Amino acid sequence: MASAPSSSSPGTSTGPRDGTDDLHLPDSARDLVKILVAGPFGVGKTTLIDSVSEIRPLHTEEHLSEASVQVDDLAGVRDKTTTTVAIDFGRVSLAGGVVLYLFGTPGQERFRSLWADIAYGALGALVLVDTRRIDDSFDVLGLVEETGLPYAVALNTFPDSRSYTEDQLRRSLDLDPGTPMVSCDARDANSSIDSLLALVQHLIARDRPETW
Ligand SMILES: Nc1nc2c(ncn2[C@@H]2O[C@H](COP(=O)(O)OP(=O)(O)OP(=O)(O)O)[C@@H](O)[C@H]2O)c(=O)[nH]1
Ligand SMILES: [Mg+2]
Repeated sequence: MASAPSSSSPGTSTGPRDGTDDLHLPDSARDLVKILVAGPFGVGKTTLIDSVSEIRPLHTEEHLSEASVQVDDLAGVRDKTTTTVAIDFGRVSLAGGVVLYLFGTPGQERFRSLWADIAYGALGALVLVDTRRIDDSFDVLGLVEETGLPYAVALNTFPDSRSYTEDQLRRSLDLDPGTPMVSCDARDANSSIDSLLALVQHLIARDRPETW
């Protein structure tokens, strides 16, 4: 499996939030980039933004109601009690003056109408996939592709996930050979940053002229 560059090298310039929220952009900030963190219900989008954000993240969490339990499939996320109903927002500064503004999208199909507004101005998407429920990712991948956004896939690993080969996963998800696919633990800041770096490197590589 392709692995993202280590967070210990390019890494963050200010690091994820450590209780002292760093509201101000570092002086080195040069490129401000909007990134979507997308994926199906309960895949770990809010968790990933929480783990990396250097500012207090904005959340729009609501408790799962009796009504939503009928439609939101809790398989694999039985302990889940809340869901994102609009967006998550966070910010992370990377070395080299790149600052990512992270917009977490809601996971359920019924929030699709929000997609165009949330996606407006984004340069790319990190699509989280739960390998226990690969099929649940198809709608979001379709939506990202329809929008024309370049993306990277981050496989969020849960303890009871089966292991697949990279080739099996790429075929199941129908990924282009150039689309980065990395493993991550959304709860772990370094792991989440590595996934974001894989996306950023992909965006930079796409921007480069073919012959260098
Ligand atoms: N074991 C494990 N659990 C995780 C991981 N990432 C998230 N979780 C847990 O999975 C549950 C769902 O995470 P959320 O971050 O709320 O998922 P979400 O994609 O934002 O969910 P929606 O906004 O409802 O679509 C939470 O209970 C997390 O603690 C992970 O990498 N490993
Ligand atoms: Mg969420």
